[in-house]
Amino acid sequence: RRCLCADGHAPRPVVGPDSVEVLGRSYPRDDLTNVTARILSRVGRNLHNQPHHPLWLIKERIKAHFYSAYIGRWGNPLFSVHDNLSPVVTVQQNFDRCLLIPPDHPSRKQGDNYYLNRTTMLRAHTSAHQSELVRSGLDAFLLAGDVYRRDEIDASHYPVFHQMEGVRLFSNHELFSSVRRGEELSLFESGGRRTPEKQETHSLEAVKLVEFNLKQTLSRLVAQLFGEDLEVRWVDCYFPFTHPSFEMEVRFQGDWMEVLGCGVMEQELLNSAGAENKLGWAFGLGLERLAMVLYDIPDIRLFWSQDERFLKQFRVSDIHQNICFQPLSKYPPLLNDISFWLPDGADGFTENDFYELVRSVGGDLVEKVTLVDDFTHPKTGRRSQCYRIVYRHMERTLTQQEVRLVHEQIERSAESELGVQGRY
Ligand code: FA5
Ligand code: MG
Repeated sequence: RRCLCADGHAPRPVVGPDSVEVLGRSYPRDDLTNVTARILSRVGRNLHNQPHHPLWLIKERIKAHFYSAYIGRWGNPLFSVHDNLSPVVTVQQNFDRCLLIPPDHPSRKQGDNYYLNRTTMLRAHTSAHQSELVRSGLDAFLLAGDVYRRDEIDASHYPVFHQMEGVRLFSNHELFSSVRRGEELSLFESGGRRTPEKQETHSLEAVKLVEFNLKQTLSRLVAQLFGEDLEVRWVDCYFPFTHPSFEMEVRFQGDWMEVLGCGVMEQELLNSAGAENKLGWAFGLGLERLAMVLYDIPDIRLFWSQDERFLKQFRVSDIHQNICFQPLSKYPPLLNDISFWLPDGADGFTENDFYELVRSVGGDLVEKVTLVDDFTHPKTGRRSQCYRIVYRHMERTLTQQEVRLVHEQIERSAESELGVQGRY
């Protein structure tokens, strides 16, 4: 597939016929391989480690906050920080290794993830490293990194983004030392039941303290970053590796935007990582989402911009300096629809396959893709879909002509690669 993105970057031919090459290593292809050259061209960019990039700035601010607010017993920072772990992980690390994601869990779907092959993938979340870091003996750590997901396309979703993971474990003493007669309390109880509030092996008093500490830690963090005025709310949710679980949402551009997921770590995970006498919390936050709120960055694609007008706005001498981001003017969008009949049976076809194809061909010219129509013909039983593609360049006005070229290429690729029949 040829990349027609007009930003002048040509993907290196890293996706060979028999193997895929990532960060200097070669991985044999198999039936699960679905990573594209375009995605691989983002591996190793490490935006979060590029001084003065907005993702670096926000990472540094979070680090600074944790370093100064949480001091260990010997005056050392309580949380250690890790930002250099390879995004290439085993499927086990991403899902099984004590993240307890069951074999049939929907998040494993090939349609949602980038696989190098059956055993290796690009991590879909920084939680992939929780277990190994706990096993190495750490009780409190932050971990930042690039993560990869096949996902929908809009202003706040991009297939490569950055997360910061936080984990904190508590021994009996650490959790209850400030409680009067805390030595009589215990982290665990036997014969308990799992309820919406707690896991079977946890005592309710321990869980409530851990949950309180977690929410307070995160509320303090966002208050430190955004001031007290930001509207924040907690929403109950589900993750396979925490219980209870929560999401934090903040008010952004008139809407609620989810910025992080968190919860009390599943005890089974801690047990198998050698921390069976401790309880813990974990969170995973989206660095782009926070940076968008903090700097008023309207579109997630801007983080990949190499445009000086974008980058120079973040070259401040003090990471805490206020930055009033001046949006590059918005250039006009161009809209184009595409309709096709799905392949008969249509079992193998997922919407994400189409989104992926649009991204591969259209690159960052594509601002948004939405499914606008989905119908099944009453007589033939054939299914047809129509998608609307919004094209917009962040840095200049697109011409009808260049968008037509890209759109036609999408039409052709959809037929040849997804087996759909165009109604063009
Ligand atoms: C997770 O990834 C969990 N691993 C988080 C977690 C960690 C839960 C530890 C419990 C304990 P989720 O898929 O919701 O959860 O992603 C976490 C955050 O990443 C989101 O709240 C959002 O801020 C960000 N995020 C998710 N998908 C995207 C995307 N496509 N583009 C940009 N940011 C995203
Ligand atoms: Mg979520």
